[in-house]
Amino acid sequence: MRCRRCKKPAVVEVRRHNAAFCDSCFQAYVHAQVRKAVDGLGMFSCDERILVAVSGGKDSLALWDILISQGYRVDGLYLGLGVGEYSKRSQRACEAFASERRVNLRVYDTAIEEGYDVPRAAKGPRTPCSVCGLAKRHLFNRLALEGGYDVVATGHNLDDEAAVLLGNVLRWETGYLARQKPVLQSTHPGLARKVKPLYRVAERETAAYAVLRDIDYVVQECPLAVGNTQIELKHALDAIEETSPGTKHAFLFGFLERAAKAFEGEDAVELHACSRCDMPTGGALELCAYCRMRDSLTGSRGPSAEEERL
Ligand code: Q46
Ligand code: ZN
Repeated sequence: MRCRRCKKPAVVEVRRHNAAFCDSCFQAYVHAQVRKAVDGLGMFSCDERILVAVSGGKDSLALWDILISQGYRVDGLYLGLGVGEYSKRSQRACEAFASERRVNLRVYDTAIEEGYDVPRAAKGPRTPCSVCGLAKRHLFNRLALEGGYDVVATGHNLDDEAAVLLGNVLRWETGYLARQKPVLQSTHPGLARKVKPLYRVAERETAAYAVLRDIDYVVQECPLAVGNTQIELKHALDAIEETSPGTKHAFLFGFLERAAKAFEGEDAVELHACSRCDMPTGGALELCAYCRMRDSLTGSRGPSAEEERL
């Protein structure tokens, strides 16, 4: 197999594009895909401050590496969720990455800062992933705004996005389909812009990129992922992709280019400020879902936003 661009021996095959690349042309290909995502959709500009949410895994560290190399003003945020040895190893991987490249990493531990951790929080109807997902959505947004960042970037790749899309289509979750975009613009002063610059890069491509760049990432999956629906959906798509390369790409890009418009507005809700944390929330309740969850986990009421201002 020869590199499509320079004809040297290839080291990575990209079957969905019927192509193969040598080390340096493959890295250039990944960078070009990210540039196309960032510039094509106006995700952010060179003078904006980006907060990249890092987990210690291949995708988020590869994304951080790419954005640093492309000269963006980007810091990392690691959320410590208290998942035993897995969280400790993940935090160490992020810290090592940041210190090798002399870039800023913020570590935010939910047990210390918020009074709960994910394994203990997952009780009754709450699954670990539902607690974790709600905590990440709230804290990424809040910490980005508090830190003066313009945008939050996450390492979701093409496979992640295709699996989420499949789950939403199978249940016709029209509100979620309306929000399935690589860029979620800020629609409220209390909401940071959210972007997914790796949405054009497949999972095995981010893994290959991380290996070629010598990024020391955590290979182990989160131990709480057992039974996670998204992983089952990924396996189903992997099986289809194996016999029909390019299916995931066609599914995701077909939706984004031809079907996404049909769901616009399906997620419209009137927002008001949560009386505890001041973050925007929908629905009739005074507190946002995160503050309600945190109250029930810590047994505390905590100060209201008004009380905190005094
Ligand atoms: S970290 Fe959190 Fe994942 Fe672990 S608890 Fe579930 S959602 S599986 S990306
Ligand atoms: Zn709140």
